[in-house]
Amino acid sequence: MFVAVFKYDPPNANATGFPHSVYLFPNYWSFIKCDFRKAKRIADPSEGAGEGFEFVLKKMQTYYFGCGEYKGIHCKTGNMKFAVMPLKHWRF
Ligand SMILES: [Cu+2]
Repeated sequence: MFVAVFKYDPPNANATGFPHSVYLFPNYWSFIKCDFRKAKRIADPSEGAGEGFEFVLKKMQTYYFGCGEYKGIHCKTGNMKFAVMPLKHWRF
């Protein structure tokens, strides 16, 4: 089982005081553009504290994540986003 763990400071704990969150984008282009209109919020600003927030990657597909706070400004200007793809064991 693949699990992505998100750890981020809760609001007002980091130097800037900015909250963060985790959104799952529906596709590549919404990820590239940081278009959150069809993105799904999977963790709120308080869930990244401590041991963090765990998201199980159930499918062998690319998952696109981004911070959606402040209308996506962290995603757009701070590049606070990433993509990940779980792969089955490779045999050559
Ligand atoms: Cu953020």
